[in-house]
Amino acid sequence: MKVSAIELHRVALPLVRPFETSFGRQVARDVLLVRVRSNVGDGWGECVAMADPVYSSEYVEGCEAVIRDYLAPALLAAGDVTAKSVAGLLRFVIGHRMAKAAVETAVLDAQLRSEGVSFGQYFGAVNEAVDCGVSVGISDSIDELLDEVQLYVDAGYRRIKLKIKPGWDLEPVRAVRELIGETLLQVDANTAYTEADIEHLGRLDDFGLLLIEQPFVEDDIATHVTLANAIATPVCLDESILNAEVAIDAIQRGATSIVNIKAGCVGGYLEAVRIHDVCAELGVPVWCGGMLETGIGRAANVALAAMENFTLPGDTSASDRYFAEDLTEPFVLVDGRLSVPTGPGSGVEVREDLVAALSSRRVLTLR
Ligand code: SMG
Ligand code: MG
Repeated sequence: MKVSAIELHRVALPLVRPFETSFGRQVARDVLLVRVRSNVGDGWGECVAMADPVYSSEYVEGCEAVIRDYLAPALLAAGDVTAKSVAGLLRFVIGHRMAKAAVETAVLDAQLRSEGVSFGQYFGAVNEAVDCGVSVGISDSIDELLDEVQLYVDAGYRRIKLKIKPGWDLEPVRAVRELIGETLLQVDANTAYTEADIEHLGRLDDFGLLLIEQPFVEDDIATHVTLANAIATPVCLDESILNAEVAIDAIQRGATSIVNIKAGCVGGYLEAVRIHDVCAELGVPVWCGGMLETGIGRAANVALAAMENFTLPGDTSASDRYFAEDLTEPFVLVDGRLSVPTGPGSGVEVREDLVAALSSRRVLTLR
C-alpha cells in the first residue's frame, strides 16, 4: 500500500473508577490514536503510552512528537509499505516502541481490511474466545478492595490480579485469597521493590499465586533471577520485556518462567507474535497484558491472546471495566471470556463521532 496521510487524534476518556498502581493513581486515559490513510483504505492504531513518563520512559506527548517528526515522515516518504516492512523503515529511530507499535498497527489494520483478513487469522489464532482476567488497583482500604474484587468475581472474571507495593502486599493478598477461594490470583508490583525485599516477597508463597509480576526495575534482570531462585511463586516479567531477544535472554537466565506480552510496548503485534513463538519454543507460557486500551487496542489484544501459547487469562477485560462508553462497539464478558473479532483487520468499527466529541485538541494531519 501507499500511505497518503497520517492523522493523530487525542481523546480524553474518563475511567469508570480510579486505577491506582505503585506509580500513581489514574482517573482518565489520554489516548493517542493513529489513523493511516492509504490507497487501499484506512486503518487505526492505539498508542498505549500513559500521560506521564512514570510507567515507562515513553508518554503521550513524546509519542506524538516522535510520530509527527520522525515516524510519519518516514512512512509517508516510503514507496510501497506493508505491515512487515514498517519495523525496518522505522528502525533508524532508537526505542520509542509504543509510538512505533501504534503506527505499525494502523498499517496492519488498513492492510488486512483491504485483504479481508482478520487480525486473528493473520496472527494464527487458534481460539474463538479468550479467558479474561482483571487487574485490580490499590484501594484505600482492604474492605474497599474486597468489594471491588467481589464485583469482578460476580461478573465472571477467571483470574484476579492485584496491584501491590511495599505496605500493600501480604494483607490485601491474604484477604483476597480468603474471599475468592481457589480462583486464580496473581500480583503485579510495577517495579516497586528492591533486592532488600526478597525475604518479604517470599511470604507471598503462602497464597498459591499464579505469579508475581515485575517486582524490580525494568533493566535489572539479575535481581529477578535471584528472586526466582529464592521463592516458589513463579516470577513473570512485564516492563523488562522489550523484544524477543530480551525475552530469550531473561528466560535463559532464569529471570522469568512466564511472560506478559504487551504488543503496544514491544513495538507492535509482529514483535509480540515473535515473542509468543520464542516463548513457545522455550516451553514458557505467556499471557496478554493490558494498558487500559480502548476497544481499538483491545480488539487486537484479544486476537493476539487467542494464539496457542497464551495459556493464562490476560488483562483483557470488558469495556465496562474501564469506560462508560468505549470508542468501538463494547467488548462484553460472556462466561468470563471475550470473543475474538472475526471481521477484516481489527474487526471493530471506530466510533468517529465519539472520537471527535471527546477530542482534546484538533486532529493533526501529516501528508
Ligand atoms: O488494561 O486492564 C488493563 C490494565 C492492566 O495492570 C494492568 N496494566 O503493568 O500490567 C501492568 C499495567 C500497566 C498499566 S497501569 C496504568
Ligand atoms: Mg504489569
